[in-house]
Amino acid sequence: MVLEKIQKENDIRRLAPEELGPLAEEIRRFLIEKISVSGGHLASNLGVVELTMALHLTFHLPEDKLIWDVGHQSYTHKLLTGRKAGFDDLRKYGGMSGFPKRKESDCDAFDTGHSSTSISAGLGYVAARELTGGKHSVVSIIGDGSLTGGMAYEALNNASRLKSNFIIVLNDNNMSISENVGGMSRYLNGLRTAQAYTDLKKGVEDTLKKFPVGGDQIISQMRRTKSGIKQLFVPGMFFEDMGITYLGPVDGHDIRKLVKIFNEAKRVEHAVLVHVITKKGKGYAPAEENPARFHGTGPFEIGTGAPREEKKTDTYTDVFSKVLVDIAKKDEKVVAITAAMADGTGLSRFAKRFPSRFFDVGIAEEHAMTFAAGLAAGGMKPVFAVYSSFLQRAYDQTIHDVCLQNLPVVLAVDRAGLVGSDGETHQGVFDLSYLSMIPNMTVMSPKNRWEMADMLRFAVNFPYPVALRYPRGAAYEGLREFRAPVEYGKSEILYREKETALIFVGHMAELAEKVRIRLKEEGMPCTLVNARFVKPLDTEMLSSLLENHSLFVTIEENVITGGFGEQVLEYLAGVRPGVHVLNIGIPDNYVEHGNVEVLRRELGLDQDTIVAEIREARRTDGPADPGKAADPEKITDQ
Ligand SMILES: Cc1ncc(C[n+]2csc(CCOP(=O)(O)OP(=O)(O)O)c2C)c(N)n1
Repeated sequence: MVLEKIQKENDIRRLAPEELGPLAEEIRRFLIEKISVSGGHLASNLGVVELTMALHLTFHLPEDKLIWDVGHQSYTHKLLTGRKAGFDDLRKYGGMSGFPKRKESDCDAFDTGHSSTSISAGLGYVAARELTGGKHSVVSIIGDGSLTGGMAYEALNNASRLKSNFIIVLNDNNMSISENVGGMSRYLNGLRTAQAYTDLKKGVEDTLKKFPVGGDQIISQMRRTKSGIKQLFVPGMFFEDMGITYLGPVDGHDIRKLVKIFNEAKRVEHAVLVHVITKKGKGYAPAEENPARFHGTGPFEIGTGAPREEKKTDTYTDVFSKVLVDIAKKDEKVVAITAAMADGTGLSRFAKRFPSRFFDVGIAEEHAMTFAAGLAAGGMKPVFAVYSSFLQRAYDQTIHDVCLQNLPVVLAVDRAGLVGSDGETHQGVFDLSYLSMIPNMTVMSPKNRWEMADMLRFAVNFPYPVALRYPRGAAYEGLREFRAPVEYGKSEILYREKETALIFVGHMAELAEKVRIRLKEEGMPCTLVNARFVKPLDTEMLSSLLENHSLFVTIEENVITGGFGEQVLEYLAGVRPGVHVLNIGIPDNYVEHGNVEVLRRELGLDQDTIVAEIREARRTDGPADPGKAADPEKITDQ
């Protein structure tokens, strides 16, 4: 096994050239085997095996900096930097992250997870090197999908100023998660597939070079000309015209050619872009045939590629997907927007049914938001389906373009709450805070699959900005008997008791219901309230509960800071100073990767911890009205 010779970074440089091919094969086999068990990003990683090897053969780590865009394709990089054993607990709690992490290795130059940051981060590294007189190389590796993100263009624009080397590797597989979209993608496709044009160019150059005098001069003159003919001699003119040297395209599975071109790139004294053509899913037929399905996958059978666990019930995303199509059938004004996540957000169904009313704008959340605002201003009913963590990208646009003008844009905020194995960058735990502080915004969250449907219908017909947040995973099918119509700003009281009021947000319903049952069993029955709206806050409900409740417990899967609970606390403290409010949520920290149930336990968002906290709070409070409360003996005994 050649892979066994790789114990740490730079070991690959000691291999004989004939060992590189077998190493690539071993890496592929290793990745397929491991990811088939752990789940993870498969197709993107299989596509960059040779590219990563070539980078490690050309550059010396950790002195040279490799900055991976998104970072989901960094598995080979991890293997080549001594982290093979880490694959046994990949993406598990306490185990190796699926993304680059500076705290994990000094060969990981920059933490990532969200797309299109690598060129900016690389430029920062270059500027720091220029200021400190360093000599190392800085290489940003960005996919063609990530090159649809606005930040990448802002950085390219900035890169043209450089007077020292900066290498941008464009890993072009013609795919984002699904098919890539847009003008840049078309342009790259042109560069990549124009073999005829490359041959023609070579033919013309060869002929001119044969001119006894001046042939070379004509070629270089033509390279400089502004006319369309220049494109014939300088591929990648878009980049060249910005002051960024373009090299390529080069076959991204040919290590020898890659090393050669990277060495050439090192000699350029400003920004240089190396256009590398790769195949997503390379070497594993099911992933080559269906790269979108294997972009991020759960455990699967290697032989067939079939998922190991069949999904049994609908997810919230499924409910969203189906109900939106149903709504759109009857309302032609409804349009849907995604930022490169048609499959993940469930909008593919809408796209198939209403192609002209569906917009995949690329990985461009900022643009998507303002585009939605424009659509709304133009009389349409836009629904922008977006993951909670990626929505962070579009914050100013939410305030400046949507809410300031009070436009009826529906934000379908998917993957809200803990998402699990993707970790810190992907946890959707800030949206309740960052959305509810925006004037004109309405924020709601459903307790189960039926409320999800009702809330979506409510949202699409609401004349102002509204965010509907729901989590990853199976839609809860409990509490079905409670289906009061959704009314603006109104919560829903599910069980009425005294003393303790448990108020939950959205998918915390399942946990809150379990806590309620446990408390009842322990002789501490509690009132159970489904908040429904985080903004506006149902202050009427809170005031009415003050009459016979002394302990208010809020449960949300969001950071406590600025979340639902703090709003409840602030209101109650204003009207009844000293009232006991217990806020349960996520502490002021980032939540790492791991199974969601494990993470919840770690964070105290689990039944046992919450029941114990309430027991303790009741013990220290004492009942507000001992005559009517549950048996006090029982409470103090706990
Ligand atoms: C801001 C943001 N939006 C969406 C995503 C989800 N996402 C992860 S990878 C990816 C596609 C990236 O395509 P590309 O850069 O071409 O890499 P490939 O997987 O094709 O190698 C998307 C949309 C993200 N990581 N960040």
